[in-house]
This record gives sequence, C-alpha cells and structure tokens, in this order.
Amino acid sequence: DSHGIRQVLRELGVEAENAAYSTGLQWGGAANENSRTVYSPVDGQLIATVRLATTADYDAVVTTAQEAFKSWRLVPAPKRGEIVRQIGNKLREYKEPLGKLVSYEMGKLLQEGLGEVQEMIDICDFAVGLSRQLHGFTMHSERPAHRMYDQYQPLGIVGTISAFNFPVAVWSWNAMLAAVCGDVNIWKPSEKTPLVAIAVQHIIKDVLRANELPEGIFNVVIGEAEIGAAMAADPRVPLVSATGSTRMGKKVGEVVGARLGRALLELGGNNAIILTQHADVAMAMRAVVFGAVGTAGQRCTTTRRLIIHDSIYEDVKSRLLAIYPKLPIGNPLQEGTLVGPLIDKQAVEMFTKALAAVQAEGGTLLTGGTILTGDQYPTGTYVTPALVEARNDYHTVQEETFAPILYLIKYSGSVEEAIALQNGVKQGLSSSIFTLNMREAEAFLSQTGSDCGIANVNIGTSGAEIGGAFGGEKETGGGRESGSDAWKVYMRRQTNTINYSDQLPLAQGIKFDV
Ligand code: UN1
Repeated sequence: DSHGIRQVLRELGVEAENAAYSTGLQWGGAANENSRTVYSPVDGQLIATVRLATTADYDAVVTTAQEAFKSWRLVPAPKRGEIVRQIGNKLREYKEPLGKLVSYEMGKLLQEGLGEVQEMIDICDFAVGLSRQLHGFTMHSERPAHRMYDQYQPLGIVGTISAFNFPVAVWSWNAMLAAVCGDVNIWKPSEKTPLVAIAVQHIIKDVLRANELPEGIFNVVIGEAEIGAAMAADPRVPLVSATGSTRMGKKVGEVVGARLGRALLELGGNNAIILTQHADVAMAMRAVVFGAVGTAGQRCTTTRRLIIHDSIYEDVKSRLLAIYPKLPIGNPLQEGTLVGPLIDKQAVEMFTKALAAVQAEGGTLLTGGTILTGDQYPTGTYVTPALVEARNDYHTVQEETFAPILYLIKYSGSVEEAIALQNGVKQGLSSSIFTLNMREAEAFLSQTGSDCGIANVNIGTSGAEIGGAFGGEKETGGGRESGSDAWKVYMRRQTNTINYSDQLPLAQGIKFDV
C-alpha cells in the first residue's frame, strides 16, 4: 500500500465496500456469487471486491426512492438547497482523500482528481443558488382578468448512469440539480469505478442522517449493464441521464423513448481545434496538449483532431514533436506526471487497434503509440500519446477512440473549409478555434459555424466550467447538463391559467353559448 490508499479508504468510510447498493442510510445487497474485483490502473493492486446488485436489489431501491420522493418534494426548494449546501461543505472536508481515490481508482492525475471534486463542490454551490431561482415565466393572457404563468414541479426519480472517466463529477451535475429540484436519485456508477461512488454515498449518508431525512433521496446501485437496462425500461424513472459511449446511449435512448420517458444523453465526442493562419500558435499549444493528452485522452471533451492551416502546419507539427516525446508519463499520484495510465487493458487494445487501422488507411504515425513496460509501468496500461497525420474522412478519424491519439489534419483554404472539416463527423460535443481574426472567430460561432454544443474561441475543447450548459448535438445525444438552464429537464413543467373574473371568455374569441 505504497500510496496510503488503505488510509484514504478508512478516512472515507469505505468499509461497506461489499455492499451491492445503498439507499440513503442503509447498505444492503444479499450475499451472492455476483461480485467484481477492482484493480487500480495505477499499480495493478487489488483495491476491493465489490458485490454487484441484482435486479431484485434494484427494485428494492426504487421502492425506497419512491417513498422518499413523497416527502422530499414537499420540502421547500431553498431548504433542499440547504441540504446540498451541507453536502458541498462535506465535499470540501473530504476533497483530499476523495480526489486521491478518484486518481487511484480511475488513473487520472491527482490534480485532476482534486479538480473533479472541486467540480462537485462548484455544482453544489450553483445548485444552492438555483434552489431559490427555479423560475418560470409569467405571461399576459389574451383574456381579461386572467393570469397565466409557468411553474416547475419535481419530476420524481432521476436515474443517472455515469462513466468511469468522470466517475463522480458528472453524477454530481445531475444529482445536485435534481436534488434542489425536488427529485430523488438513483445512481448507477460505472462498474469500473465503484469505490468512488461508495465513498461519495458515505459522505451523503452522514448529511442525510444529521438532518433526519428519509432514506432514498440519494441511492447508489453498484451493478453491471443489466441495472442500467432495468432503469431505462422502468416507467417509475421519469428521467434517465446517461453519460458514456454513443453505442450505450443509443440503447438507453431507444428503451427510454419506447416508453416516452425522458432521456438526457451525453455521449461521445470527436472534438477538434482549428488553428487558422491568424492563431497565436504558442498559446494554442498548451490548450492542444492539455486537450489531447490530459486524462490520457479519456475525456468526452478530449481534443482528437487538430485542423491546421497549411501556412502554419510545419511549425505546429514541429512544436508538437518537441513536446510529445518529453511528456512525463507515469504514476498519476506523483507530482510532475502529466500523463497517467488508461483505465484498463481493453482501452489499451482499442488504442493500438485504432493506430494500426489509421495507418492502414494511409495515416502517418509521427510519434508515440507504444505500450510502456518495466518497473515504473507495472500494469500494461501506460502508453505514449500518439500524433498521427491523417485525413478527416478516414474511418478511424471519424470514430471516437477513448485514448490519447491526436490527428493532424491540414486545410488550405478559408475558415469555412476548416469549419466544414470540423463539422464533418457524426459527433457534436466540443469545438474550438484559435484565431486573432475577428471575422474568423465570429464565422465559427455563427449559424453556419461549429455545429457542436460547445464552441470556444482561443481556449481548448476540454475543461469546461460548470456554469455553462454541458452537452452536444448529433451522436453526442443532444442532452444538456450542469449550468445555465439545464435544470429544467429535471422538472415537470406546468402552464397555469387562472380566471379571476365572473365571465368565462374562451381563447381565440370562440363563441360557444350554452
Ligand atoms: C466528460 O468527459 O464526460 O469539460 C466530462 C471537461 C470537464 C468535464 C468532462 N469539465 O472536460
């Protein structure tokens, strides 16, 4: 235990790590054969064995959540905000150990693990403010002495399926907004990162207990895909929010759609940075490298394509070739490391397969693409980030490979050509342009510009703040989470018209005398 992880687990109270599920206060899940071992991608050590929930366990959780909803929806929204405020404070207290566990279980840098917990704290603060601002509009009625307005009511159970790469932050975007909206939560974390979810549930349990709140406001179900499938099909879950691959999202979206439920989908990205001839290239490099190799290329916002004007192409290429071979790859808990491991060997296989495929299509591997071995790299999950010269229409370039591969793509004409390349993929999450030319920047942001949910100027594709709505178009799934008015999807909207006259005039001037 060279990283003091046992101590971290103790601090976080993860002693009930065998439990398959937890409602707000109780840990449960009958002993069965169904368990999963969790190994750290950092050093290959066994962290824990986690028992997986059965669909019967899931059903028990739904019943408890339904019961909790009956009273939680009656708590005034600002009072619900007070609970979220306390959760945010607890997260502040536990930021160090939780951030460390995120890093150890998922493999991202300690800095990023801490950043992820910070993102949770930020969304808590946002949700607290929001709890007093669940505003609807008031409208002017066309009829005399009538009043019309919108109101937003709690929806019910929100099911959140989260991915391994942001194992706690993305859940918190959903759960904290849902909580102030008066909803109750069922969380199905990635089966690759169950411990951080268990740790968060422990933190939340303490807050619920201190406030004598009912069980079932926050629930976690540790399980495999069948739990997600059960949630998608379950009419007791009016909203299913799912983050992950487009393949997974299509399945969830179809099943939720078939019952006319609500799905909030945040799926794959194939994000590009455009570097025009007017780019501040030196400044852009930091954004490009952070975007491409940060989190070892395992963010949905990772920069996967670099669309470069041919006048600066060689300059950009040689700058990247100076940086890439020197990137400090290694233990993410160690200071100074910039690239940690991939989540598992399956991810490594996808990385090497994509590199072989793109070269078979005619791409040129400029650097990287190797699997590191030796004492420092005991897991077979450490790779050297790859730079590949490629064309946008290569099949491999069109797909999202969840690994550090950056495709360099050349364009020679106007910014419109670059925008067409940028939009010329199935996904539509994040995008950015580096230019000091106002016409190019505005063209990129116009209705004929980037077709993505996120479009940035002179910053990279990853590392969004929680204050904006987060999500994307096309195969990214169309959902929006986090800031702005994303909260509205977690509520049931109602239009109310009140007549305070002694007449009953009909709208549209219809005459109907009885
Ligand atoms: C994700 O990869 O699913 O914008 C979320 C970012 C982070 C969130 C990424 N704030 O890169």
